[in-house]
Amino acid sequence: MINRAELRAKIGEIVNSTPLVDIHTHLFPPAFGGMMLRGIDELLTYHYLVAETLRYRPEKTEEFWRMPLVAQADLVWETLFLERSPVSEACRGVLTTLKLLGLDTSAGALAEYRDFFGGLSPEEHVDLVCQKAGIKAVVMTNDPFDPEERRFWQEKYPVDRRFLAALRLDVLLNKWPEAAAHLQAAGYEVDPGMTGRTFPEIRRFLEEWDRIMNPLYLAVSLPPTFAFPEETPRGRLLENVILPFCRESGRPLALMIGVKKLVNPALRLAGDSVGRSRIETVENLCAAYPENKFLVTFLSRENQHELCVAARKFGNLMPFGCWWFLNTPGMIREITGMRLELLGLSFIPQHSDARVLDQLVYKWDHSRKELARVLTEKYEDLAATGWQLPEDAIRRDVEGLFFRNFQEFLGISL
Ligand code: HDL
Ligand code: ZN
Repeated sequence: MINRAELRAKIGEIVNSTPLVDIHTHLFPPAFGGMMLRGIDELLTYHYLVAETLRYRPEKTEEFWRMPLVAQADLVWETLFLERSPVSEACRGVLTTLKLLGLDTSAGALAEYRDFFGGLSPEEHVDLVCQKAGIKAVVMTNDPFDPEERRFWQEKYPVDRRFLAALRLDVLLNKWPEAAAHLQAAGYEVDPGMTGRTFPEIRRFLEEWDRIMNPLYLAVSLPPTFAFPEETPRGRLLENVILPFCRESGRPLALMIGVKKLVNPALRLAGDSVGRSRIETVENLCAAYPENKFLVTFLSRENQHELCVAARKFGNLMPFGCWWFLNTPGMIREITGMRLELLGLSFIPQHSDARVLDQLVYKWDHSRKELARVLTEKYEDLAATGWQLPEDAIRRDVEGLFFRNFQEFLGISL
């Protein structure tokens, strides 16, 4: 008879100690200067917390954006932590990070927290957080259309092997007129009507940035209405440039589907919402392009089960993460449970989407806790059949979820 307590403890220890690759973040290494966000003021002004703060103070919205960072952080702290209990996932996350970094959350002393983070060099800070969060590497979100970021790449920033690249295509695929103007200015022979040498020139642009960034995959976030095939600039670029490039370079294409951009523009980065998307679009792509590899995550809870079913049909489809509004304990348990039940261990359970270095500490502490809970339930069900679960089998499974599935899907070793 299995000893449930022993099994539970063993699974928890393995999940908490297995290092992982965080396959989607918005983090940058110290070499990227001000693009690297870290410390308590950046934690408190995370756009999730800004949205929650402005719910209580909608009249402050325009004033908020004119405030200096420290004043914004003070307002968030006062509104969400002092005037009421910080029960939301994003609030709890700030406190988990402070606690795991050894700070006293009962003091509620922002000045003390500011001193602590102020005493860390960027390099020390990366080492501390990667050690605390059990991070092998993170994948960044790299936008070749961002003038600030482009400068760092062209200055050949010193490589920190824990920060891997992903080539982000939102401007190219979702803002074609802006992209066409940018490409023309950069010397590529493209035109808004996509005539002449437009497609081969965009291919040259991709090859140039692929050489500069060496991205693990190409990525794009897409609206709930995303359809393919489609006679739109996005549909034509995907068919004529992106999918052939990905197939020939072996790079997966990450589709992050279901974002309704700026439903409330006044909230800026916090102004995006969610919509239910069409699984047929993913099925069409996987069926029509069997040589391409698709990393897919949906933003709507309502798309999760059909993504699992679609993944059962297509080996070139890798579901990943509990994205954004789904990155909460309840949703992680629900989504991971259905994935284990329908896909076994052939998926990538989570990414952090971290924007602030210190978020890795809480996002992965919280996710590991929920993953351990769901895995324990499934392993207990297995053990109840008499199936043996030696420690090295559990460790093998968890390493698959935490980095091996990703590197095998990429066809490389990280
Ligand atoms: O498009 C994306 O990569 C999203 O993750 C957005 O960046 C979003 O604002 C976010 O940070 N979600 O967690
Ligand atoms: Zn993101």
